[in-house]
Amino acid sequence: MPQAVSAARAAGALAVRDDFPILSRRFDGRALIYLDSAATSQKPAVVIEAVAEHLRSHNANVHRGVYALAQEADAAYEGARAKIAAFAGWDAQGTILTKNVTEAINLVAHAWGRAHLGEGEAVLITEMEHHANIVPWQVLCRERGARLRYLAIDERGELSLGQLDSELARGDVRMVAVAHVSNVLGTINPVAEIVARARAAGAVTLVDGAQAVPHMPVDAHALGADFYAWTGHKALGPTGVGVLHGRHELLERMEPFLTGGDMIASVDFQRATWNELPFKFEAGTPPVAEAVGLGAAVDYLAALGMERVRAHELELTGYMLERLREVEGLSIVGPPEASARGGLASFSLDGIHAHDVAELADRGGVCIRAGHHCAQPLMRRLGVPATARASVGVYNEPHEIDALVEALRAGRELFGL
Ligand code: 7TS
Repeated sequence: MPQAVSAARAAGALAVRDDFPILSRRFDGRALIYLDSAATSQKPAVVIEAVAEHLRSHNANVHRGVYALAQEADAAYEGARAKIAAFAGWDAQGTILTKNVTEAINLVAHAWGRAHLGEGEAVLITEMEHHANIVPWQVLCRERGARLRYLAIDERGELSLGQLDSELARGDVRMVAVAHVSNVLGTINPVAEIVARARAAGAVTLVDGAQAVPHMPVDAHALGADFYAWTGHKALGPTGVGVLHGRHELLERMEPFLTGGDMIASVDFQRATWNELPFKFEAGTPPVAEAVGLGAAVDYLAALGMERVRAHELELTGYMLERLREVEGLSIVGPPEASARGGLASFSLDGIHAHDVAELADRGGVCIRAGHHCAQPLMRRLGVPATARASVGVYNEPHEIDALVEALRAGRELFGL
């Protein structure tokens, strides 16, 4: 056993693989090795069971029934909201449940952006954003005659606070929207510092926490952002539920994003008035069973302890960086130290296209992602069409990294490299 493996085990790594039923599946007689948690996480049995139990025994529409079953559904949905809010350090009333983080960011771009962004003003984002935190701002800026500017990444794949200061000093920035953790570089951004400087310059802030909340302790309130968004399916929850934490003063003043049932106080033939928070931003029947599932997921993560989750993934990431560097012709993007990044590594292998790399990994029974990772501007900035990416979750173990490295080595041989 390589030394780093025993070190990772000695550090009290989580041993929760058995909690995830899908990981007992076999492909061509081999155990599933899932290294694509940055795309979506696998789900523990407690989450699957919570969704099933809700549908089996407590299903009714919410916020409308007087009968006992409907009240159970209300309690389940609002109970889940309270847990989801508390998990990220926010209050329930300022926590809006959306379809995913993409919808959460669109909500802000529409409902805050249309009312507050004027001609000649600017939105500031970064070169490392996911399309979800680029395109809504592009559309908004075009509509409002505003400018979209980018903070650059340096050779380490990190942002410069100096550039942030000079951008803010121009005096036209109304919104600063930044990823907490990059889904390609892995970079953990200094979001508390970015938010504080943006606020001092009079800008509103949004943090895209899709790759952070599932993997490390996050107290969105302490970070100080006006909006903090994340997505349930990457956090061991079901697909179909995302989260937007927003500051009350801003949410209260915003017009709704989507309109229709449930988000109104009253409707007359020509006009309507809006429901209170958070319902004003939840038009139509919300993702009830999905929220219940995410509630069970955050219970599960909280029981593991997010400090332990981070410690486990940090060990794995360090091991992954170390083992990947042993592969000839392999180069990794993003900060070199595991401590500066989330649990993922994007890389290129000389002479083999990223899609072939993923295909070769699959032959070794290992699931990794290849492509632009919905970050095409970043790919352009890095000067590559695509990268392969391995990413870890609570259920991964060091031997799975070994399997990836073996598969990559075998792949190089196959390509005659
Ligand atoms: N923001 C970040 C930082 C992400 O990593 C993702 C998904 C999203 C937003 C969008 O999440 P959604 O739930 O709204 O779709 N990232 C990835 C990925 O890296 N591979 O597949 C999805």
